[in-house]
This record gives sequence, structure tokens and C-alpha cells, in this order.
Amino acid sequence: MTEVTAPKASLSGSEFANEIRNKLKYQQGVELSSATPADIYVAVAGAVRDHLVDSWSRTRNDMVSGNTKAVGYLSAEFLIGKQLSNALLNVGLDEQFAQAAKELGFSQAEVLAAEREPGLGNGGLGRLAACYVDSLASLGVPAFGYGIRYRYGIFRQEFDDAGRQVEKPDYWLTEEEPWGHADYQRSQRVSFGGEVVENDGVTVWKPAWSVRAVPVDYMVPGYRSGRVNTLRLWESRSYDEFDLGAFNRSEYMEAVIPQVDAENITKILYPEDSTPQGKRLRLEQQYFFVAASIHDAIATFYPGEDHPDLRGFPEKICFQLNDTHPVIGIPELMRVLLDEYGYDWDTAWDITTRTFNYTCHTLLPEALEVWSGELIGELLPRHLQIIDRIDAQFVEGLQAKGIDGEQIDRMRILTRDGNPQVRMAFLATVGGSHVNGVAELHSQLLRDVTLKDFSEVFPDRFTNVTNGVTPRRFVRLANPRLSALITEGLGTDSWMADLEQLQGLAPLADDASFLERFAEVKQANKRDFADFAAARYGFSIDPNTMFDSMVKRLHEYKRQSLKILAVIAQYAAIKDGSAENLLPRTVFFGAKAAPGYAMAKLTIRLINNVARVIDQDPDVAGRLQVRFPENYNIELAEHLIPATELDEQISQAGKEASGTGNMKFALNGALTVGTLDGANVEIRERVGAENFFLFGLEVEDVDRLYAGNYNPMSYVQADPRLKKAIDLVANGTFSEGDRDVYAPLVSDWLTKDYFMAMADFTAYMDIQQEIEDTYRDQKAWNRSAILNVANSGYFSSDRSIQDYLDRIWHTAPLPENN
Ligand code: 26V
Repeated sequence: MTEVTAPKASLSGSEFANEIRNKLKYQQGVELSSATPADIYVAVAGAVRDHLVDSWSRTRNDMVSGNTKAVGYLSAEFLIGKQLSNALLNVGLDEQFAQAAKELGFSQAEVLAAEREPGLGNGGLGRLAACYVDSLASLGVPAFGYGIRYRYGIFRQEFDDAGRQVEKPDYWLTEEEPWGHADYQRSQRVSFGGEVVENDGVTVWKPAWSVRAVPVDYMVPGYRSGRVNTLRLWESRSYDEFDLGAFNRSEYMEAVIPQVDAENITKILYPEDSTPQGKRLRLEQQYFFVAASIHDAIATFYPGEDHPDLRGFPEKICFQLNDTHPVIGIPELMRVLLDEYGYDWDTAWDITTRTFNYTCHTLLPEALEVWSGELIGELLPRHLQIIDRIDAQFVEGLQAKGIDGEQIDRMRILTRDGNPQVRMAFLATVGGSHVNGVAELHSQLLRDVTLKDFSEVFPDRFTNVTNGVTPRRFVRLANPRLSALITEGLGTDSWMADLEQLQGLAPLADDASFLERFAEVKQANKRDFADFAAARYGFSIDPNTMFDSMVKRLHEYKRQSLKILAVIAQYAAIKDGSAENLLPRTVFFGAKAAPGYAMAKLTIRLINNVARVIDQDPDVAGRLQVRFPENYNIELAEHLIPATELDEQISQAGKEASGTGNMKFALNGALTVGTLDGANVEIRERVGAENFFLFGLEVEDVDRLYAGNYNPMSYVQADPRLKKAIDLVANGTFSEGDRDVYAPLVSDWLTKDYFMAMADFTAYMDIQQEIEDTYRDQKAWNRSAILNVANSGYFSSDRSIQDYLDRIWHTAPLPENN
């Protein structure tokens, strides 16, 4: 990492306050005496931007004129979270802001609270993209994040009186949004539909309609690196002026239809994050942002050149495909090279395969995107032709290698039956240089199961890059108390740019006074969270109970139902007097369900009603509470994670690709209770088995049970605690006597239970005993927690990015002074 220099560190708090006053007056026309916190927020954002602009231009100039290959991170989602506090920290103005706010008569908290969180992602995949652009800038690597500026992000979740999820639109642009800058001069045309014609042996795509892609740029400041990259999010606009003819005939609605259609492309983020629906609009979104980005990269790296020589393109920039969503970029780059620049097929293919790499983020086969050939043919007829040829050439190659016909059929990119399908993960594997999974276990399963045929034929193409998280946002900003303690313990704050330094804390795990300080930090964070949750949700929370959190999207494979059944079992034990010694706990859930995912939504309803019933029952007072704050998002994560003591990572082994929440919790001193899944495996290896609560089936056990007619009923009958818990759900205890409400859940548990929550229940209950015993010895618990912090430095996204740089992108930071 480059030397830590805080630009303009010489600026005083009062000088910064003056800059804010100037913004307020000259940009916004607001007088300080009547300014609201939101006015101040906009002014501060403007002032911070001014401090970033020079580094931003310098980074862009160095990128374009130097010889360092850039990275284009193509992602349909960037879940960036609020920007202000991160920008202040990274540019080195956080202390000046503290003083300036005071001088202007505002609290820092109220100014920061005025920012709306952009929800431009679903969950882990989108947040990972945001951590990666942060690390790229912090390492000083020239990079673009390329994505979509959705007008509506992920829905805002509310709960109704029955405890059901209600989705409300997230119109995040109702207030001034001071970060995004629309750069109309860098717009691109993106076309769709029409037909392909041959003109004198030249293939010409005659599209039927086009839209204008306008880039909205967000600065991505590196942490004290003096570098600022660009997150370029595209917005769709119409080219069509009003159809005046129609307008004159008073057919106003018809006149605006083309505009409305064009602008619909980037109107909304799809809230599904598992089963792709094959929807036309979604394909339009994907092609829209990828086509605009590819043209943008060419325009950026060959400025002013009419017909540049693109054979060197892969040395200018490489594109990372964040899951299959941007994979249509592979045929698009081929089309550009063939049709717009006139290269022959082999040259174009060579350039393309050297430009792209692909990251897979799932293992569930149903989550791999497949587009119908018919739809691609309608929307992108030229691309379908190109895909067809890629497939044909690929099959020829396989035949030449002597691969048998059956395996070739399994591997086809474009299936050849009556209803042809394009398999995007296969296209990505064939059209790029590397394929990586996101944790060791996941990458192994990709090779052995999901993409087995491909890894046999192209073993060198497959690799692993374990995910990471940015320590700036998720430790320094989210947990200032722990950060101060770490800095004190290590005698330096340079750990924020070199997280492996946390290892220096390991000896302090046996230092009585450090242990005590650590305990105080956690306790203060718990109190803070209780206050925050009281103010925001009206919750009463006892900060002297153990804080036990399970926060992530709601999915059956993640097994929130295992957790809630265990809670119900403990509730039942309290009621029947068999839980004398139960440790007082507050169990937190945070989870959004895809709007069309009925089982997930029913699980949300159950959790809310278990929380209600327990709250109303005086027998359990002070011993067990469930709290389910609505609308889990980055902000809530930043509050809850530092206060959590026990983190639940209990997915069925082999289903969670990595997880990144697990890393954030470990870095904030929570212990994990988890299965051997995703990055849990690596966390446990690093923090030590004795500091991790492992339970449950492993991948091989799961496979064996699938092979042998898995019968959940046998587990239910074998553990009376489980039987009792399910009975309580079935008999209406959590639905005011109505036995029908949860019938689909109960029936699934008893007859299907695809993710084997029943088989893992007993082990999960047993490990609770161990957890409670350890927790009662607070010294032992805190010692383990400190060792989790000390040994989790590996999970910095800086390390992940360094790994991509060394082994996949083959590029490096910009030289310091050019
Ligand atoms: C899939 C789809 C399908 C089509 C509709 C829109 C949409 C949006 C997102 C997704 C991606 C689902 C995959 C995903 O989010 N995977 C998560 O990636 C994390 C980062 O690598 C990883 O930590 C989680 O374990 C993994 O579930």
C-alpha cells in the first residue's frame, strides 16, 4: 500500500467551516441561520468533493497516459452505502469536519444522518463490488467501477401488523444527491432489436431503437492514497424528442411513450437474488450498461483517435465480470471488434478472451443465468449470431480434444434443441482467461461440481480468490471505539491500510487490562445499539444480555428457520421449567426476502410473531428476546455488527459461496457459530478452532444424505425439543390460533427440508450449551473475541484485490509520481 498521506491535512477546522459556508451561500443560496442539517450535509459533501477533484483528474490522467493496465469492474450492483463519512476519512478531513460542524452549530451525527443510503444492490455481491472499488483506490490501482444508477434501489422493507413483509419503493433521489455527477459529454448510444443484413459480404446490424446512456460519476477516494477512481453508473435516457405530430393531435400519452420506455431501463433494481427470471427488461439492463461501458473504455483509452488499433486493448484495461450479469459483454466486445473495427474473427477472439475474467458467486444451479435464444435473438440479433459462432468453434475445439459427445452436449454454450438457451456461466468461462470462486471451498466445489466438465478440459483457468471487506468502513467508521483500542494496542493506526498488522494484538489477548478495555468497548457498543434501536424502532433491549445476530438475505439455504426453531425450543424450555440455567440473550434478525419468494416471506412472518409472543409472555421476561429491525441495510449493519457478540453463519454446508458478513463480525470481535461452509472454513482456520463454534453436517455428509433418501421426519422424532418447537408453530401459538398460516413451512420441514435444517438441529442445540458455558467465563470469551480480531486481517478486501492483481489482472498500482 502506498504511503499514508493526508492531502490538505494542513487545513484547519475553521478553514473547512469557511468552505462549507461558501458552498451553502454560493452553491445553494442558503443562509446559515436558516440552514437545516440536510443543507449542511449537501454543503459538506460539496466541500469534500472539491478536495478530491485534483486527485481525481490526476488519477485519470496517469491512468490514460501511463503504462499501467486499468481494471474495469463490471457489476450490475454496487451497494456503496452512505458516502460522506467515508469520503471525509479517506481524504483526511474527518477531524476538521468534527470541528467545523461544531463551529456551524450542528452535531456531526445530524449532518451525517441527512444522507440517504443508495440501495443499488441486493446483498453480498453488491457490497463486495463496493468494497473492491474502495480497495482498488486505496491501493492506488487505476480502475473504473461500471454499473447502473437505478432510480429505485432495493425496496424498503416494512412489517405490517401481522408481521408480514411489505415492500415500499425506495425512491432515494427525492432529496438532493450531491455525489453523482452526470457527465453528458461522455454519453454513449446503446441500440437494440432490428435485424442483421449482409451488404457485399459485410455484416451489418440494423437496430430498431436506441437509447442514450448517460454516465453519472461517483468519486471513489482511496484511503489516504492520494488516488481517486471513478464509479461510473449509467442512466438511460431517451433520444426521441416529442413526436410533434402526435402531440399536435393531442395524443400526448402516445407522444411520450418512447421516452418512457427508454427511461424504464434503469428505473429499478431487480430485488431477486437467486432464481433468475429471464425477463426482457433485465437483459436490457445488462446489455445497456455493459455496451456503454465497453465503448466508454475505448473512448477513454484512445482519446481523439478515430480508428485506434485495439490489438493492445487488453494491456489498457481488463474487465472483471461480477457474476454472469455482465457476460453479454463478451459477444458485445466481439461485435465491436468485428463490425465496428473490422478485425478478423481470430484476432477479435484473442483480444476478447484476454480482456475478460469471470467471478462466480453461487453454487445453486438454479441461480446460474440462462437466457432464451429467442429473447436474445429479438433484442440482440447480432449477438446471437456471434454466440452461435463462439459455441460452434468451442465445440470443434472440444471434438479435436477427443471429448465425448455427451460431455460436449452438457457443455454447449448455446443449446441446440427446439428451444435454444444461452448459458451465461459457460459463455463467461469460455470467453475469458480466468474463472474464480469466492472462497476456497466454493472454488473447489465449482471445479468439482458446478463447472466440472469445464475444469476437466481447462484446469488452468480455474482459481480461487477469497472475498474480503474494507476495514475502513466496517471497522474504523463503524466501530470507532474498537479502532481506537486497536491503534493504542499496536501503537499505530497504519493497520487500516495493512490489516495483517492486527496480528500484533494476539499477545494482548492475555493482557488483563487490554481484556478489560476490550470488554468495555463491546459493552459501550451494545448500549449504543440499544439506544439507537430504541430511538429508531421503539425497541426495548437489555444490553446486559448476550447479543446474538443473524443478518443476511432471507434464503432457505441460509437457514433462518433453523435459528428460529432453536429460539422456539428455548422458549418452550423456559415455559416448561427445563431451562433453569439459560443464558439471557437477545436474538437479532435482519433480512429482506425477494418479493416473490413465498417461503422466505413466511419465515419473516414467523420470526416477527415469535418475537411478539415471547415479548408478551411474562414467564420469559429478561431471559430471551427476539428483535427484528426492519429494512436491514448497510447503515444498520454498521450499527449492529460492532455490538454483536455471537454471529450466526449456519447455512447448509456447500451452499454459501463465501459470506462476507462473517468477516465483518469476526473483525469486530464477535465469535461465530457456524457450519463448515464458504469462508467460515477459512475464518476458523485462522482464528483457531477453539475460538469458533463449529457444528453440523459437512459437505460430504450432505451429499450422502441426499443420495440416501433424506427423511427429515426421522430427525424430528429423534429430538423432542425439535418436535415440540414444530408443534408450537403448527398449533397456532404464533398465529393467534390459526393453524393454517404456517402450514407450508411446517409441511416443508416434515416432508422435504431440502437444506436439512432438521438434520442439523440437535447439533445446533448442543453447541448452544458450549456457547453459554464459554460466555459465562467472560475472560475466556473476550480472549477468543480478541483472537478473532487479531487473526482476521487476512479478510481485508485489500488482500483480495492484491490477489486479483497478482494472479488474474496482472497489473499494479500507478507509480507514485508520474
Ligand atoms: C443473482 C440474480 C439473479 C437474477 C436477478 C438478479 C440477481 C441479482 C444477484 C444475484 C446474485 C446472487 C449471488 C450472490 O449474491 N452471491 C453472494 O455473493 C457474495 C459475494 O461473493 C458471497 O459472499 C455470498 O456467499 C453469495 O451468496
